[in-house]
Amino acid sequence: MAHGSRRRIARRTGLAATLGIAAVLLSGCSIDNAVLRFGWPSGVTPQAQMMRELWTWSVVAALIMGVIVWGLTFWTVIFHRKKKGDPDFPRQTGYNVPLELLYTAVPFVIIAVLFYFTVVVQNFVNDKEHGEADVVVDVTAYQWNWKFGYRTIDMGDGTPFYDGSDPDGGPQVVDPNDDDEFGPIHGKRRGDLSYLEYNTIETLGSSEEIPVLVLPTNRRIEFVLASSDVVHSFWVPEFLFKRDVLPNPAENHSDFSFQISEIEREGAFVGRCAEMCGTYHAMMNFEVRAVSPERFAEYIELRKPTVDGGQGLSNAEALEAIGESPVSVTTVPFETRREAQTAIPFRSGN
Ligand SMILES: [Cu+2]
Repeated sequence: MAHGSRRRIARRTGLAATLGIAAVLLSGCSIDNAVLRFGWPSGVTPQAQMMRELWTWSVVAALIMGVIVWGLTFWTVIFHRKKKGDPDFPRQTGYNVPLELLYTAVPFVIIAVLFYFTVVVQNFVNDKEHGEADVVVDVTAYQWNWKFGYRTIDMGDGTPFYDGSDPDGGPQVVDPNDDDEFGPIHGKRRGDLSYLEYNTIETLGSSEEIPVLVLPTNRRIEFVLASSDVVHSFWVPEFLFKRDVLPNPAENHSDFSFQISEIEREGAFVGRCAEMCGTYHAMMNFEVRAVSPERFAEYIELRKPTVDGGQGLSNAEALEAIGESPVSVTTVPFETRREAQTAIPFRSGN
């Protein structure tokens, strides 16, 4: 190949690469677009946004490295072949100490940079401002559904502090066949579920009804996770976050709660169990319904037991009263399509 045309190819390749990078950088200040998310949802919490940006820049860095590696590979293959009629090998460049030091050092730098940003984002995601959450939700997972309860609500905007924990609530189920005085779980009997939390206002899923967890936007929320049987995992894809839900979480030393700084916009977001937990694992869906803090306060008022000791409204009734769909809109019972973001209308009859 003539020297001139080779240089022209190099120049054109360089130009194309520059234009490509410029197009990416100029496509807006926000990197939240379908191409740069590389398959991820955009997320509705500040934590999700940090993780998505880390993901985007990690993939971009990997692609840049990939282009360099592919370029060098093809450059070597194409331009450093054994020449026809030439009895010698091409010039050998093995044991080039400066070059080898360079390509040992550079990956360490790359790993250090990725590690740094990963730790920064992870610390932000795991950060819990103790006692500072505006809404604390008890999440109880069981085969094969969810129970959500409001432990405390402190919206800090004139609405009074609400303590919804119910220490006497719920049956303290103990396996009737278990007559050991001391059981295998830290001295507790098998089936001792006294570690589970119960609340005055609870939302319970069933085979006919997807549990809809109503939460306010723009408020710090803490999720406290516990399972009454096997290991499950609490996952809201739009939070870009999942965490295992364990039985006896405190004694299993798991970090069983996490916080999100806020849900940034109103809407319905599907939630799933993300830990294979048995036969109906795929049906273990729920929905997060984010509403404005004002409507959330209204919702809680409607669900509270009445002053004369009567029951408050059910979840569906209270949702309807604040102008929300009383049933889930992102998933339906027995929905097993994992890519589903919106529910197919439930077919009745036939
Ligand atoms: Cu599960």
